[in-house]
Amino acid sequence: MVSVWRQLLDGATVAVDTARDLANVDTLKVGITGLSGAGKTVFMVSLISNLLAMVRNQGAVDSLPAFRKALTDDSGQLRLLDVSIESAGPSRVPRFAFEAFRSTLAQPARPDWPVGTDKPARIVLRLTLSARSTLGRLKDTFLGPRVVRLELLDYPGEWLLDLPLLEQSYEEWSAETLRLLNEAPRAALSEAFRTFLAALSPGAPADDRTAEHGFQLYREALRRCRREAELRWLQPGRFLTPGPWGDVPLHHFFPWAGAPGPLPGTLAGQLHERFEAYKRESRESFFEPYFSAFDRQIVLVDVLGALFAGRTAFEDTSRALGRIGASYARHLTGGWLLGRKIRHVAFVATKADYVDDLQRPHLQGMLASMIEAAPGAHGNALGRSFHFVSSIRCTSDANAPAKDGVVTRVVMGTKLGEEHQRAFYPGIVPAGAVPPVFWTKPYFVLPRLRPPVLRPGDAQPVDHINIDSLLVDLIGDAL
Ligand SMILES: Nc1nc2c(ncn2[C@@H]2O[C@H](COP(=O)(O)OP(=O)(O)OP(=O)(O)O)[C@@H](O)[C@H]2O)c(=O)[nH]1
Ligand SMILES: [Mg+2]
Repeated sequence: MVSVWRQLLDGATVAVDTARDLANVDTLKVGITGLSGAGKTVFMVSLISNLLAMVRNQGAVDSLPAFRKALTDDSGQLRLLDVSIESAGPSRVPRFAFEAFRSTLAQPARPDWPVGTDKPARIVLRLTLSARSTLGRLKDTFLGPRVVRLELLDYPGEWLLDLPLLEQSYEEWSAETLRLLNEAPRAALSEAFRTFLAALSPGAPADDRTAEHGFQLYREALRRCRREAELRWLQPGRFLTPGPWGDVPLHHFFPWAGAPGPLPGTLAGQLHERFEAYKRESRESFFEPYFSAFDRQIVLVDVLGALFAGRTAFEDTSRALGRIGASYARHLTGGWLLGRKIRHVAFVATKADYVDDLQRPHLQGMLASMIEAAPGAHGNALGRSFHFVSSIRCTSDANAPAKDGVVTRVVMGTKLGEEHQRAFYPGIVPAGAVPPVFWTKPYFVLPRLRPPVLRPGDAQPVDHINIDSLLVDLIGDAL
């Protein structure tokens, strides 16, 4: 009898807890993306460490001052009561390996950067918050403080290059891709593929081996464009970053404009069919379940890396970002595939510690001009913002000794693999559109810098630039 009562009571407690949870728990899904090497993993490590430190390390440095200010109530109390990492549960998406990445950075003898990642990874932070107003705090005493589940998904930015592709037919995509492939520098890097195309007969019959061989040659051309010319407008996104799907026959297609039409039984028909299947698969396995569920999105961009890779690489990165920006502009206003509407997209220039304090704001202007130069990217400017950050600050600002009475601002940092600090001066960074004169001088070579040794322990703050103000703009209204 007692056990029946206990069960009933337990059931009632669970019911009350569930009702309380339903009333009190909100989920905010934030996508974090950027082309490979943009700084996604490092950004996530810094963001999570600093959020944990904010509540767990009350005595330590206040590492997110702007965020703290935004979360302080009218009586001067911090409304953020707790931050914890939620169990990954039975999720199908790999958990973001926060602790492992962080400990690599905290190795006292030789701190190192996390290795590159090419699959999506997810982590959920639970933010416990007291109410903003006195009335709300009264409600808290009955229902308990509100919890906001901050779901962070790190995914390869290359997949975003498939957003514009979803809106194209095979013929449109082939024509555009082949036009670019015939121009420098792509032409020299895709010679083997173009020779293969030229030898194809327009009425060639469907054949798995020909389709696969063409795909391999085309993918190799894309790889060389990325490796040798640092180009970024390289589609389809999964050819370079296949993620969990690997190399499957679905991918065995390539651009071809030489056939009269996609007739059944022909190679043209086969390529056409696979292109359409690729679009369907991208929608079903990524854009609908993940992308369309985001409430907010962060797009990280290594603006300096693109700038110092030279004019062609910079313009190609701008093309890729502009096309991504244009797709976002449409989806910000119209919602995506009946999914939830993304409320805010923050475009963020990373690694801002490479330039001195006086020039950092230039990165924001340059990023905005890269994205807005593309047709349609301007769209509805509502819900979009531009920022600059350094996730893990590796430099400090200093004045170089005056030459001819003129002081130059520099940053002091240690090159990866070296022991001693030295001054770096990347030159003047444009504050908006890059003027042609910029390309006439030799480029600064962006060295990889040695990260500072992080203090061990997951909840220790990490020195950064501007992550706090980015958080305020991106999610402040929802907390
Ligand atoms: N100086 C400096 N370097 C940074 C910063 N953030 C990232 N980096 C550098 O950029 C590299 C790439 O950063 P990741 O976070 O691994 O980039 P990612 O976007 O996750 O890269 P993939 O996983 O390969 O797509 C790091 O190894 C660092 O060398 C920063 O704030 N300052
Ligand atoms: Mg990564």
